[in-house]
Amino acid sequence: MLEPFAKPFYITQPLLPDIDEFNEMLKEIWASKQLSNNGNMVKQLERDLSGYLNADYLSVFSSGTVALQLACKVLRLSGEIITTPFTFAATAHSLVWNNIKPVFCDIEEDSYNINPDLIESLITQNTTAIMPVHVFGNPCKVKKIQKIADKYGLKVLYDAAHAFGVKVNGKPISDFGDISMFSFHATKIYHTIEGGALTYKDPYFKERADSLRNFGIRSLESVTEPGTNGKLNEIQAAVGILLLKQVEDEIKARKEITNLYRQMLKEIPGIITSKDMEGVSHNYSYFVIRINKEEYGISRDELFDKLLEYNIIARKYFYPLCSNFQCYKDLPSSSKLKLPVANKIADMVICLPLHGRMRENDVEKICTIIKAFHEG
Ligand code: T4K
Repeated sequence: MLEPFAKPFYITQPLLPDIDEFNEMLKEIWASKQLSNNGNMVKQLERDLSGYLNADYLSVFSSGTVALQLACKVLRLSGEIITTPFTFAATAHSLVWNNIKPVFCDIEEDSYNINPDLIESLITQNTTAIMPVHVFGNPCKVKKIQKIADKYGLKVLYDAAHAFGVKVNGKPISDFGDISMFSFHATKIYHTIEGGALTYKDPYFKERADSLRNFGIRSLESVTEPGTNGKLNEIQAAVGILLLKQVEDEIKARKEITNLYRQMLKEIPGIITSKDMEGVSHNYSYFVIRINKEEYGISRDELFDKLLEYNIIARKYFYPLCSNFQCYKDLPSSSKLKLPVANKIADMVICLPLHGRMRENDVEKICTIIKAFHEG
């Protein structure tokens, strides 16, 4: 008889900086008396992150959501934007906060990303951009998407919230599209407790985004547009500076855990695990599986509930789909008939715990429990 975990086993556990190193950084901040408003820590973090992500220009923000909202402003987007329903609420919300209508496009069965073959049929004279999400850190079909954008004169704004450090054939993920947004929320592989970043190739985009995150203030006596408060503070920036030194080890540890999961789950009928994509350096930010009820014996929802009995707190990312939210379900593109793959996948997926502090024993125990449910 398998015992439940003694304490809740959450889907993730935040990476934490060394407390002594963090104290040293705090002493520096205390001495400087600069707590926010583009101080030395934020400036250093932006330099460090530009180097790590290989981005020409980069700005940090108080959250990924604010960063997305401001990216729409920087690109002067309006009208309709084609995006995916298989994502976190913030993707679609950031459009609506800009008075932009989200137009949901169905997803690919294998990557769970927007299906580029369906984008063109959704373009109207009101479309100004495509906003794909590299969901779970798996890169979208970036070349195909860019080709469509170029053909119709559209901008491409990537929600790369999950894709920190991912590379495609050696190229950083931020190389694609006009702007990419990375989330630095505590649940992400790399974080600043709360926070986010935008990367750009155009220095003018950075200039505008930096002004917009600081109320649109250009100088002491000049406010050029209605911005917001989207600034990251010095203490969170210090966390970010320190965690950047740990993120490579975290990715390595997660890769090992992921491979162990894949190996242990592969023999269980009805459990479909993801594979590494060719030419991609993954960051292993989530471990998602799909449940085929007919073969596995119980549904995704039943598995989720049974895992709870063992103190395993999995998550149904991304169920419900954004297109089925109360606030979006009446949009013309939200019809379930138009999004058959997304609706099917959202009922099958479940993310299992994954972080660098997990031990082999933990994975073995979770997999043994999942196997036992199949065997009844
Ligand atoms: N675009 C996409 C595609 C996104 O996924 C997100 C965020 C965004 C945009 C927006 O970026 P931000 O504005 O958030 O920077 C979490 C996160 O809050 C959210 O950032 C993330 N996506 C989303 C996928 O996941 P919840 O509601 O599932 O989080 P929560 O609080 O249930 O946390 C999950 C588990 O993590 C908990 O059960 C325990 C553990 N945990 C969590 C926190 C916050 C800890 O151990 N310590 C912690 O401090 O949304």
